[in-house]
Amino acid sequence: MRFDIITIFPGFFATVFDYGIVRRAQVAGLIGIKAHDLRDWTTDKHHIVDDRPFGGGDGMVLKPDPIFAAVESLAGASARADYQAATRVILLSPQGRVLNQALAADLAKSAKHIVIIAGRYEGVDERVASCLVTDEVSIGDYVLSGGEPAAVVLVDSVARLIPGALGSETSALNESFSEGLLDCPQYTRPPEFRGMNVPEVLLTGNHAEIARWRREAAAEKTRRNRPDLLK
Ligand code: 9D3
Repeated sequence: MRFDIITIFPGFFATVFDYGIVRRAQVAGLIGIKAHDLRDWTTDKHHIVDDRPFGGGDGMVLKPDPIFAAVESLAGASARADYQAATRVILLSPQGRVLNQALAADLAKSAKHIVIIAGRYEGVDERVASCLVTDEVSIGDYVLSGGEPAAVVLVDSVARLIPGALGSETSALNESFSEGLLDCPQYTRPPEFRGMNVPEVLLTGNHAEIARWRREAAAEKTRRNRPDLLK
């Protein structure tokens, strides 16, 4: 799978993908990730990527023309209908549908090429969304300074689901989110740390009792922190 990120801050991504599973997936040739400077597709002397909003208002809006040129050169077309079936062009914006595990899994399964447009300023000219974009995506209900941190989250969540990216021993853990409970609490040595003890049952070797404790502890954690997942 290929990820191409269109951004005015390509340096933001200099080392962020050089760690862990995402790094291993790149080294193994399962994925390639490249950040592209939107200004490379400007044609004016000052490499201007933004302009004032029609109708007035604060802030600036990303102009359509450099983004259309960037998508045309990276996706081979500048209209949704003309992309290859396995190409997705994703606009990261606060107005998008909220990223979840199901969307990450769908992208990992059905996409071969993901072009990501990371917005900045007050937004992006709507003709980008209406003509170029296959998916408009937010990463949650909080305000970021731009789409770049969201691009990191999106690439990470998709890359680790690509077959071969995870060791087989960890792949089963993936399913816990779709099963609707948070992970249970985990402990390692020492059994007593600063007066705090590891739950006795985990030291017994009684696997049936341990499984029961883990289910109950996961349910309790979910009730406390994410009651919405139990509905
Ligand atoms: C909704 C806030 N907007 C109303 C005035 C202003 C605005 C805030 C932040 C416009 C753009 C941004 C930049 N954010 C993103 O580009 C973004 C984002 C986010 O802020 N939260 C969650 N997911 C995402 S994906 C891209």
